[in-house]
Amino acid sequence: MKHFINILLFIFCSISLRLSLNAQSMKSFFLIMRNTGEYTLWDGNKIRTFGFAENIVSHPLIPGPTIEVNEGDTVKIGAMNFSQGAPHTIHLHGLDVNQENDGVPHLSFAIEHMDTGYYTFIAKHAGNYLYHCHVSSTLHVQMGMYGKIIVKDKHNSKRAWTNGPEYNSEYAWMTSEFDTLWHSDSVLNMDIDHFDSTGHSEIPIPNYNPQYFLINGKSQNQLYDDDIKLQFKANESIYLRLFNIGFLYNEYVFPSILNAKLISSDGRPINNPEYIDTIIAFPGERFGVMLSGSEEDSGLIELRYRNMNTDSIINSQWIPYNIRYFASTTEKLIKTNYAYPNPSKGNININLGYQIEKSRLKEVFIFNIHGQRIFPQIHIDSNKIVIDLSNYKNGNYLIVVDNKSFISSIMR
Ligand SMILES: [Cu+2]
Repeated sequence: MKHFINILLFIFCSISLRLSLNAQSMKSFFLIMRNTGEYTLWDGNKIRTFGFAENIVSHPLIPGPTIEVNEGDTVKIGAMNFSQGAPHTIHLHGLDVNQENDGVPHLSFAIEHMDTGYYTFIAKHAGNYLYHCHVSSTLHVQMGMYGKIIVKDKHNSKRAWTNGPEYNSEYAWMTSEFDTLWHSDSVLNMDIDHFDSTGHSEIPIPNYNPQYFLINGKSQNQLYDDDIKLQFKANESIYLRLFNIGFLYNEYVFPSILNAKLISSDGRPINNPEYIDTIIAFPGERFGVMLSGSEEDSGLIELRYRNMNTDSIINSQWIPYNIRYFASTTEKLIKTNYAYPNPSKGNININLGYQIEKSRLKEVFIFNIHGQRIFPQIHIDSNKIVIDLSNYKNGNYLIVVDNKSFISSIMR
């Protein structure tokens, strides 16, 4: 009955809005909430997840589907809970919504198994927002129940907001972490339906020690995928949207050649934007950064995941960028392994199919499984690059040469 009234109210509201606004449109989305997700991590490990899926038969996406609308739109998000258990909600973080549509369970409504609910709001300000489930939110967010909301400018032009700064292309990075212990059967097979009247979980949750540090659900060599790796032409600009839904805080270190300029914060323009090289994003924060480069260059942006209490760096991920004058044909990531032998007992050879100049050996990047950059001995032997990892531990290493990435293992 409650939902029926919601729908009626919604229809009434949307009719009256259409009459008064007319020019802007209605955008509808439909998400499936699931507790039975499975997600494959960069190293092949599979974990259980909760999350938002595009349909009943597919696994939840990490992050969930992006809600992309234009300023002035009336937005309707429908969600069906197909989760065999726990209720869920959609909390619209940072948006001006009324309490009924806020998705905080005891103030708004929760969507039970096989039930459908609707959230509506007007996208008043172009900017970067996010959504997440607000039931037992620490656990449900950790499990994967989150996604981006992007409100573009009114005219759908390439501007950060209506009449705001222009850009040539855009990227959106949502950061989070996974602690696989939280995704284990021993935690999830407890009675996960219970939450007290304030929406807090009654489940004993383990200490948080994440092992996976994600950008758009990806890490390590996956950061070379097209949705993350920044690629642009010299004298063009990129609008980079940042969203942190993790429990650690993020510190981005931008090389000065990228001319990073912080232009928006939590969905609002910054009045006097300045060039900066470091951006800190606490959990729930969103930022808009304009990047531009006038020279050909390629390198890495360091993203540090820091502990909220101790400030210590728990992990670093390294995000590649590439500025070129012209589109290159040698751009492609070599997925077949040209690193050999693999696994190796110490020396790893990389044959790129062409000679790399000795002066560029300092641009060979090698990372351990924790994302820390390491500096082993490297030399060129005839056409191949030889990396001596004999002083390093057994395990996987990520090697990046000339914008191509290789994963190699050391086993002794
Ligand atoms: Cu939930």
